[in-house]
Amino acid sequence: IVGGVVTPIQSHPWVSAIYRGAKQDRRFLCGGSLIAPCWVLTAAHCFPDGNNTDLQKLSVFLGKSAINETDVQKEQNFTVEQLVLHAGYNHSKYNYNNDIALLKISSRDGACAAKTTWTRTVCLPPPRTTLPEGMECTVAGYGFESDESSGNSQYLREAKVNLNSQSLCKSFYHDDHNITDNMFCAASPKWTRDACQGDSGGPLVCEIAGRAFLYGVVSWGEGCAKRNKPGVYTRLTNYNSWIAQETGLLSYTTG
Ligand code: 4AZ
Repeated sequence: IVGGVVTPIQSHPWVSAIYRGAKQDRRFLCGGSLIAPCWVLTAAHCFPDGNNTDLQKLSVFLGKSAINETDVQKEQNFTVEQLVLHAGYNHSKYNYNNDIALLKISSRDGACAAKTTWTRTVCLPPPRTTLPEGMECTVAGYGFESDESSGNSQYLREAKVNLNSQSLCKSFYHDDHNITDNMFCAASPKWTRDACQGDSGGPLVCEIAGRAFLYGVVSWGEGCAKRNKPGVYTRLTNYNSWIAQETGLLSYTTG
């Protein structure tokens, strides 16, 4: 997160830290969001090996304010039972259409996430709803603090960003012709705040009537907090039925 502030995990209790590697050389891979006790939503591009990803090398932590510190009182850790990549995900330079994936998590004793002060699920937004242009939402993650960073932030950070209209988003990336309707852009008015490398997969939440809804997944962007290059997010409201289908969780019905 560029231009943000450190925030405790209890302010974003759905934030998930996904790691790859055995205990000795465990490396932070991506952020994610807990959408149900057994399911973490993240970005497909976090798994370049696609369906050949070795699930045994993945681990998911909840309740972590710092990625390289262990707080046994607060954190819960899980293995990954299942990785569901969106079948329509295709990856080319600056084009991450359908950049969405689900992880089914399981603790050593076979349980899913328990609700605590530090861990809670986030609400999914009603399908196909759009929020007004300019609305202020919040992105959170453990990623780079600037384009020139050499590593992730030790602590979870958040930044406020404003939603761009789809036409503005497309005009900012006009030369690449790569903004699909499964994406939206968000940026800060003076281009000082943004998601960055390492924030991928993490949440953009918008508050409506005092409740946080997961509207976006950090996906891509040209650089970080760069003028006329907003952050690009996966548009969650296009995926309610995909999520319902892949997880077996109840989806919204109309009304
Ligand atoms: C990345 O490399 C990345 N400024 C994520 C988000 C943004 C840029 C890069 C948005 O994962």
